[in-house]
Amino acid sequence: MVLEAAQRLTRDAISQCQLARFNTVLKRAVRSPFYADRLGEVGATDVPLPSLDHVNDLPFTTKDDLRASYPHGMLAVPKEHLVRMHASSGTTGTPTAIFHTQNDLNSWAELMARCMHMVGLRPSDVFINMSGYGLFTGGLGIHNGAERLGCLTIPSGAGNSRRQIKLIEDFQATAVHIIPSYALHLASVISDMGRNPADLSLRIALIGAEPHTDGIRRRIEELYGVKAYNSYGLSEMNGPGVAFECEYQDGLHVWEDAFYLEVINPETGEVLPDGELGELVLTSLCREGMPIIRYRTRDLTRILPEPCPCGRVHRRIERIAGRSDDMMIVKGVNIYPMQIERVLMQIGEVGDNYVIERYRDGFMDNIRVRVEVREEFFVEDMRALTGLQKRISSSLRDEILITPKVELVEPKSLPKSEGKAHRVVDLREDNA
Ligand code: DLL
Repeated sequence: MVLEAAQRLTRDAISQCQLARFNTVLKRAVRSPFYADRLGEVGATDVPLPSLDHVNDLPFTTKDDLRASYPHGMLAVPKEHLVRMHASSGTTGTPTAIFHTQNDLNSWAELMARCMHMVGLRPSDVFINMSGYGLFTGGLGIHNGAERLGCLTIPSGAGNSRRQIKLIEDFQATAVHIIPSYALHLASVISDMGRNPADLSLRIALIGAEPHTDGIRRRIEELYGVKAYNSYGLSEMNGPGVAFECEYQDGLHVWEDAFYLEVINPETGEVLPDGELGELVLTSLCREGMPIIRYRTRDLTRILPEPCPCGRVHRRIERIAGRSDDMMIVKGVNIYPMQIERVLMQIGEVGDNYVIERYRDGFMDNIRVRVEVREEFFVEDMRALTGLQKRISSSLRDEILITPKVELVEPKSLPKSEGKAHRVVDLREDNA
C-alpha cells in the first residue's frame, strides 16, 4: 500500500515535500568540505531557500567535481555512518565513489520497489537479475528493490547465457532485469539452441542502463513475448530507481519526492521550460551520506508537459536521446548514435547488433556503420545485399543529413559485451 500511495502523491504534496527536503539536504550538504566551499561561495550555507524558485541560484555539481573530491570530499557524515560504496561505470580517468548510509539504502530499495510495483511486479513473481553485481549499481540496487517488494529474487549476475536460460526454466522465472543489448544477444543464444525465447515463462522485462531506442524495446518484447519497461538511473543518484516507465510506456516518471528535476540548456546553464530538449539535472532529496545538488547528468532529454494517462503526477522525461558527450560532429553535422539506431531498427533485415566507427578520411572525420544482417537475409545474392546496403545508406542520410559508409556483416560477428554495449568505436589516429 505504501508503494501505491507514493506513486499517487498529489502535485501539492510533491511541491511541499520538495521544498522541505531540498532545505534538509542543503543543511546536510554543507557538512561536507566540498559543499561548505561551493555553497559558501554563493552565501547559501545557513539560509533555507524561501521557495523552489531559488534553486536556480545554486551552483551545479559536475562529474569533474566528483572526481576532484574523490574519495571523501563530498561526505556529509562521519565515515562510521556509512555502510556501502558504489562507483560509476566510467572506464577512463579518476573514478568516482558514491557512499550510502543504511537509511540511504533503505530509501533506494523503496524507490526501486516502487518502480517494479508500478509495472505490475508482485511478491508472486520470480525475478532474475542479470545485471553485473559489484560496484555497478544495477546489481545490488535492483536486487534490494525486488527483495523489498517481496519477489523471489535470483542474483544470477551478468553473462553465462546457458546458465541464465536454465535458471529461467528451472524456477519458472516471470520477470527479469536485463541490459537491452544483452537481451538481444541472449535471445539469439536461445534460438541457436533450437528454442523460441517466447516459449519461456517470462512476462516482464526491466531494461535500462544504456541508451536504446523504442525499436530495440519492441524487438525485445516480440522476441520474448514480454512487456519491457525502460528503467533510468545513474550511480550519482543511487543508480536504478530514478525514473521508470509506467504501463503506458510513454516517457519515464521521475520520482519527484526523491529527486528534484530540471532540464537545462547545456551551453548556457539556463533552466528550460517543460517540453524543451536539454541536459537533465538532478538533486537527490533524500541522501544522508553524500547529498549531490544540481548534478549535471550529461543525459539529453525533455520533460513531457502533458499529463500521463495513468494519472500519476510525478513528471515524465522522454527516453534519453543520448549523452551530450556522445555527440559526433561529422562534416559539420551534429550526430547522436541514437539517431542511427532509430533508423536501423526500422529496417526489418537489420540484425541485433551494430557499431559506429569514427575514422579519419583525409582531413575530414567520417563514420562507418557496420550492421549485422539477420540470418534469414544474409544470403549469397549480392544484388539483394547491395540493395539493402543502399537502402540503409539512404535512410541514414534522410535522418542525419550525411551519407555514412555502411558495411553489412554476418549475424553475430560484431563484438558483444556482457555489460553496457559500446556502440561507437573511435579509430581516428589521435584517439586510437
Ligand atoms: O547505469 C544505473 C542503472 C542500472 C540504470 C541498471 C538502470 C538499470 P551508471 O553506471 O552510473 O548507472 O550509468 C549511468 O547510464 O547517465 C545514462 O547515460 C545511462 N543510462 C542509464 N539508464 C539509461 C536508460 C546505471 N534507461 C548512465 N536509457 C546514465 C539511456 C541510460 N541511458
